[in-house]
Amino acid sequence: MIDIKMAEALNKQINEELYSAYLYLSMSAYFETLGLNGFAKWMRIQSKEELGHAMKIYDYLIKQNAEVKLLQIKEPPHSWDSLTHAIEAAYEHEKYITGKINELVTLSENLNDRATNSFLQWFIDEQVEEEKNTYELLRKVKMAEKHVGALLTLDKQVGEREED
Ligand code: OFO
Repeated sequence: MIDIKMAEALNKQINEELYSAYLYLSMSAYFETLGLNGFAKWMRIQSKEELGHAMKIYDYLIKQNAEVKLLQIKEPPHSWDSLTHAIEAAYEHEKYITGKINELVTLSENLNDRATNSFLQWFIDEQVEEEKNTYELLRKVKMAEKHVGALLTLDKQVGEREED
């Protein structure tokens, strides 16, 4: 059984991860309206990954015999000024999530909760990947944004992403 403070914080993180899923699904729908099917597919897969992150924490709380509380998910934006702005927002969001994971790690240390600390290591590593992936995407989008041909080639390439 884990400390109530740790369980509360993990429940909040489930909500953050579900919001991430919502945000990226909203971006996916926005990219569909731009006719960028590759980017839409990439974000749809990303949204599913976020749901997976939420479920990882959900399952951990159950394993620890702690209460799972599903909190209200806030409404994400429905559109952005451009593809670049949306990907920029995704990168900023990943940095925000990294901060949240770091706060959880600090709390687990303060509570001397080694099991949760160990559980969170997966998220620490995952956030390095998440930031790297969105940053690389942002750099490519910035290079291609002014050339329709380059953008369409990038859209095709981005759409080759497969689910893990
Ligand atoms: Fe994108 O890593 Fe979870 O939120």
